[in-house]
Amino acid sequence: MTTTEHSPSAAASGASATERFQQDKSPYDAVKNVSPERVDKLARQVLAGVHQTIRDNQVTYDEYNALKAWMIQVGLDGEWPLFLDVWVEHVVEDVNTAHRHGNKGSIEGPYYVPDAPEQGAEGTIPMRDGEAGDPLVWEAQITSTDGTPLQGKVELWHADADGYYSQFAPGIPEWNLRGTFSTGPDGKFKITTIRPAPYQIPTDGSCGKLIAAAGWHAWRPAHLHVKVSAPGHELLTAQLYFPGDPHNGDDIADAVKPELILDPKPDGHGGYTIDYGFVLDPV
Ligand code: MBD
Ligand code: FE
Repeated sequence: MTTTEHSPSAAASGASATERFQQDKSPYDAVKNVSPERVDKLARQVLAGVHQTIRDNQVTYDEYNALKAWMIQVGLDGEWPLFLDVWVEHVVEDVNTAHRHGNKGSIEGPYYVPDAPEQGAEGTIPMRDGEAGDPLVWEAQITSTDGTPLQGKVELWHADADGYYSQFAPGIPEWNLRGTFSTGPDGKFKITTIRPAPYQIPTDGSCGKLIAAAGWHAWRPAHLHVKVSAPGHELLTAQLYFPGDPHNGDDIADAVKPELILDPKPDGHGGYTIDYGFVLDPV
């Protein structure tokens, strides 16, 4: 990301997302932990699916070369994190959380950054003076599946009223709309933030090219991202949505579940209150 550039670009946010992933996920360690038997099985099955698609559709050399050119460009744009998180992660999330009795989760997406500034159990997420967007006050609790309150933390991150994320779009303070809220033993938190806008994934990069070429749309409904954790419990990664959003039913990332839709109450002054709490599964 350059400091002279002031309108967000796919290449800049893609490069940031790629760099972030390489820092946080130790991808090469992850690869070492997958056995040759699994790689053999998974790679064969994916390739067999590709081969079958080619046979079923009598794919031409023009189509094959279009795919090759596009895949090269996805890498150059740094958009593999975006591509995978938009079109693949939701199924990984489903299969890995199906056993849970507590909260439903959703995908992490490409824009999480660990270690957002600590605000305590009650506080306002870092934001600019006069940050645009309706105020949102969120008061709730973290509990275990048996109802016991859990001392834990809520990491919250979301887009601003223009649909941009700090650290992935230029000109936004580093930790804007990113905060960590650690609770006491009662598990209670009270967070003040703003209501985010619907989000359009970058349309000027290779994911945008795929969307345009296929005649799809690029929208995600407005959402709050959270990671909720407590000792002895499974980490919950989720997203929360607002009722009535035009894209709750056709999220490009397929990451909306009915259990994740909030019930905001107008506060009488143009803002909203929410009371969505979290139930974590013991490990
Ligand atoms: C997002 O903000 C997001 O949450 C996902 C999953 C993909 C792209 C942008
Ligand atoms: Fe998001």
